[in-house]
Amino acid sequence: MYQLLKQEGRARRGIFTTVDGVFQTPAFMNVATAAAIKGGISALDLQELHCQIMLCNTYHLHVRPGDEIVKGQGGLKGFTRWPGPTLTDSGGFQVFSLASLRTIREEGVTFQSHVDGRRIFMGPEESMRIQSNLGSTIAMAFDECISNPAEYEYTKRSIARTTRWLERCKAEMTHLNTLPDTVNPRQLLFGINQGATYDDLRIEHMKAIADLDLDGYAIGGLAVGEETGIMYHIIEQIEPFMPKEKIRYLMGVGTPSNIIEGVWRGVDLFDCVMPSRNARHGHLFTWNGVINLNNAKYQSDSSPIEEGCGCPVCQSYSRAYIRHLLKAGEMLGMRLAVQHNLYFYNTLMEQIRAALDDGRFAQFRDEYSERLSKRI
Ligand code: PRF
Ligand code: ZN
Repeated sequence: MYQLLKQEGRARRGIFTTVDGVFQTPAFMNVATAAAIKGGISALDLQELHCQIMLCNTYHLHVRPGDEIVKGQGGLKGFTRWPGPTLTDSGGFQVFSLASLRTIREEGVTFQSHVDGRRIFMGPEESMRIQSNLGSTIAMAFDECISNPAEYEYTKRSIARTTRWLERCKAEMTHLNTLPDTVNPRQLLFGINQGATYDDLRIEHMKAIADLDLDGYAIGGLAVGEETGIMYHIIEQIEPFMPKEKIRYLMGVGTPSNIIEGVWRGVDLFDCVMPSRNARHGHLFTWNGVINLNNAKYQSDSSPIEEGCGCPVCQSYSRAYIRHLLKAGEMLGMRLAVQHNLYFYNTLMEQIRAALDDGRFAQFRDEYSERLSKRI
């Protein structure tokens, strides 16, 4: 359940309470696609990195090891040993971005697995059953994520189908939650807004899904090819139609600047592979911008990634050492870099919340929005 604590303009400070624990919003979800954060980060590490909520993917875990296997281990909680809240994405996005040979019909999508080429069918009911087996705190609706730019008539037909899929998701989740052997009988369901870059279709779709009274609402279909300015414009257009008393999640976004700008426009929840992916390539976030450890100037640099950083890595290790590990392809290099970046993202959210608590988020945005994504 979402509780709105405070507002500054459209920006919101809140708390989301679940059966698996509470998280403070605005929040960032740490991405563990196949039930692990890439870079060798464990559930124990996540706690040390100030993570509040972990995200896993339906599509990946269905393909491998299979959701029945995860259910047999007590769901994602028993499997990963992450004790807090989890969210599973529905497969709607991954089927469209990863799988090949897709055919979309009213019932759902048939596609070929990116692991072994097997033909798989997934529709709203299959996605809900898989997510129920995974036992996440929050399940996402099965949607079609259209990449931008998209054709108007196609988008119009697609959002109508995504709404019908959402109704089927809700009915199936309601049913699954009553089954005697269900992993999490209180599993929540969030709806996903689509409509490409068309204001009228976005608003029409938002109104339709708001009527279904779900546990939260996501904005999907953004950061998929359109310019950043267009993404911000779309958020501004639909925000007034998003229920005030429900949590709002901007899917797959983004840079620190995108997050600050998203919060500014009324978003509560984010997820992105950027902190872990960039870390593995030597790109590290600091409060003055992004540093690239591949740069020769760090070869003999004995300072930590960031002076004053509270993360476990910056307490001990130098830029020179981490640079060497990354260059030598040592697994430890990736692990240390990812730890720092996740800590950065999670503490960025803490700072955003503190600024909202003190009524100085506008100032915070002026100071950091551009600065944090700059390469230095
Ligand atoms: N739908 C789903 N997951 C997503 C997206 C979406 O549109 C996006 C778009 N940025 C990221 N993840 N189901
Ligand atoms: Zn650090």
